[in-house]
Amino acid sequence: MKNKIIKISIVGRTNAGKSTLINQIVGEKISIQNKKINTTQETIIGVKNIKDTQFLFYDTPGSNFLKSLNSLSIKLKKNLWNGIDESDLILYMIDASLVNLNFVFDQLEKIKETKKKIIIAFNKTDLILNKKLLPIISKINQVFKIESFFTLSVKKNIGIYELLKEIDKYAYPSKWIYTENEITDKDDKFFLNELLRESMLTFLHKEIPYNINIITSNFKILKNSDIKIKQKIYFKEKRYKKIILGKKGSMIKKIREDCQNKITKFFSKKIHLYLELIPNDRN
Ligand SMILES: Nc1nc2c(ncn2[C@@H]2O[C@H](COP(=O)(O)OP(=O)(O)OP(=O)(O)O)[C@@H](O)[C@H]2O)c(=O)[nH]1
Ligand SMILES: [Mg+2]
Repeated sequence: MKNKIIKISIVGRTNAGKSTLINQIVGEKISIQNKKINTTQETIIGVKNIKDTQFLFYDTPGSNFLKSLNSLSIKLKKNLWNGIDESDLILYMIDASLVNLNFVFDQLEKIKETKKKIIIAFNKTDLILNKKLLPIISKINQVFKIESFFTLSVKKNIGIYELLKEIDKYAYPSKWIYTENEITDKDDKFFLNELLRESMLTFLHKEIPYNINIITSNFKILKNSDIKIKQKIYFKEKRYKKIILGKKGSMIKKIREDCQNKITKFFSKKIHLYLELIPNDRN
C-alpha cells in the first residue's frame, strides 16, 4: 500500500479561502490566512495522507493580479504558475458570496491553456443560498470543460470530505514524496516568518505589510525548555518606522504579543519573542 499520489494546485482570486482550505485539510495551520488581499505570497505545499493516497496541495498566491505588473505581482504570478505547473489537477476556488463571472471566465481561459483537469469549488456557502449558484454553474459549463463542481464552507467544515473523495479518484500509482509525518515542504523558520507577516497584515494597513521583509534570526531552546526567538523586520521607507512602532511603542507591542501567542500555540511551549526593526531593506 501507500503507493498513490495526486498533486492539486488550489487557485483562485485573493480571499477565496484557499489557505483556509489547505489548513483545514492538513489539520494544522501551515499557511497564513487574512481578510486582506494577497496574503499568500509563496506557494506552500500541504500534505495529507489518506489510506494509500498522498495528497499534495499547492496553496498558490491569489490570482487576481494576472494583468498587473508591479514587482509584487510579478513575484506572485511566477509562484502561482510554478504551483500550477507542478500539479496534476487544478482546484479553482471561488468565493460564492462574491462571484464575478467575467473575472472567472477570464481566469478559466488562462488556466485551461495548461490542459490540466479543473475542478471548481465554491467556498463560503455559509454566506449564501446554494441554489443561487445553479445558473452560474450552468453558464460556466456551457463554455468550459470542468470535471466537477463542489460547494464548500471551509469555515464550517462542510463539503471537504466529499471533495477529497473526488480528488482521490485522480490519484495515480507512485511512491509517496513525503514521509508519513511531514505536513509541508516549508521549515519552521519560514513558518515563523509567515506568522509575523500575518500579524503585521492584521494590525497595519495599506502598503506597509507588503513592503517589509522578515527574517527569523535566532531560535534557541532554553534549559527550562522555553523557546527564545528573534525576528528582524526590514522596512523600506523611513516613515514606516514610526507607524510600525506606534504611539509609545503600542503598535509593535500588539504585533509582538499577537505573534507570540500564535507561536506559543504552535509549539505548546513558553515563547520569548523579540522583534527588531531594521531600516533599508537589504534583501
Ligand atoms: N464566511 C466564510 N469565510 C471564510 C471561509 N473560508 C475562508 N474564509 C475567510 O476568508 C478570508 C480569506 O481567507 P484566506 O484563506 O486567507 O484566502 P486566500 O484565498 O488564501 O487569499 P490569498 O492568500 O490572498 O490569495 C479569511 O478571513 C477567512 O477567514 C468560509 O467558508 N466562510
Ligand atoms: Mg492564501
